[in-house]
Amino acid sequence: MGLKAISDGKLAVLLLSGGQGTRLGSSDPKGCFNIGLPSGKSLFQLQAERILCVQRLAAQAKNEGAGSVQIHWYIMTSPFTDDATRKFFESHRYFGLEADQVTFFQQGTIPCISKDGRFVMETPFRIAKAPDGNGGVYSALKGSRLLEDMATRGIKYVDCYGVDNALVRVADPTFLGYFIDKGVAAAAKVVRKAYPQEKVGVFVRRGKGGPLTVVEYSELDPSLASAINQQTGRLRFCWSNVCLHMFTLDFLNQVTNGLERDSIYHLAEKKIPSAHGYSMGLKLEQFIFDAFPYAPSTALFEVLRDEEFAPVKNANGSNFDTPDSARLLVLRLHSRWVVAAGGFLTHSVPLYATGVEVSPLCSYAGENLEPICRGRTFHAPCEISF
Ligand code: UD2
Repeated sequence: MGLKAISDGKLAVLLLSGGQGTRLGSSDPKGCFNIGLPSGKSLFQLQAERILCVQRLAAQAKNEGAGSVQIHWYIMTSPFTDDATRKFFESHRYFGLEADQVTFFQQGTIPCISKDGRFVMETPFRIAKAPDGNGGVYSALKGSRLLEDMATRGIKYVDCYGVDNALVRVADPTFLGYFIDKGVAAAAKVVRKAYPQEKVGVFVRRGKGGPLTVVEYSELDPSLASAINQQTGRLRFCWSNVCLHMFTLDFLNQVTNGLERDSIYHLAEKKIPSAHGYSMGLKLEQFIFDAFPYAPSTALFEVLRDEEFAPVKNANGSNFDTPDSARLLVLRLHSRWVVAAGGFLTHSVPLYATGVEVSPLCSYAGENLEPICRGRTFHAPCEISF
């Protein structure tokens, strides 16, 4: 069902890539980051090649040639990431995609404020500003008239995700098929929360039978984060938001028409570059999932963390969500694919610290690997590509 909708041109992909990689310690846009895989591919390249693979799978499902299916990729940047992102795509020739299937657009910015509510001056003449959060995507889509562009292209569904996930299944046909089958306006993939303090939002219902919404990790009371459901023995709030969303175009239009009335702003304490060096101040941000309570119908789709969620948030050396931890999650998953397809692995370093990488051009979710792997031995670390 998902592959058919994709081959009918009904799916667009929307990448949230305006965040500043402050925690990662890199001044480049996060998507440019190389997490150290054997191929050395950046997050942008992995995601572009997964789109190429889905295009091929959709064309095959329709018994047509590879070039017959094209997925449009809308990439939201911010003034801090726009120029470097466009240059990165151009210098890598869009990683094999057609240049005209990629549309860049910028989100807005909001002045930073100090704790006593005054603007922070970046220079004596300029107010310090920061991107308005990934929820800025709605006003950015409205301002750039891209929802009309999507309608013109016949798009009905929008797969929307965060750039900093090394295992993200971009344009996932299974998620799309589930979404269409459920007939809802907004959906999210969820994974079971790993531990109470994990830096993920959790899905909750506000009040009895209230609307589905997300409480961000930065706003969840620690006692609630650790609360246990007595029946199941699991965390009471166990469905983690992992920034993997699906919306109908109709719902996106509904949200952008309600912005003036419904916008919510969250405060984030951050180091703000100011005229007197860095000072602790406050950024105002909108969150993309704050639109969920306005959805006429919603659905959650549980996926396995070790198949679809490898966050790249903090610099190597931190104890979670680093390029190293994400790289190992990719290598472990792909090594399981190769062994399941009849391949053998040899390794000079302990297997827990290495593995093989399967190019997205060969396989999207472990399919079609038998002809390449059966009976063959691969020495980890290496990339398996055509
Ligand atoms: C995000 C989610 C959190 C959880 C976590 C998993 C939100 C608001 N929070 O937390 O619930 O899913 O990821 O890793 O989604 N971005 C922009 N523009 C901005 C700010 C962020 O495009 O102004 C993008 C950013 O490039 C990234 C995504 O949004 O792709 C989430 O980044 P974040 O740093 O805002 O949120 P994070 O990682 O604290």
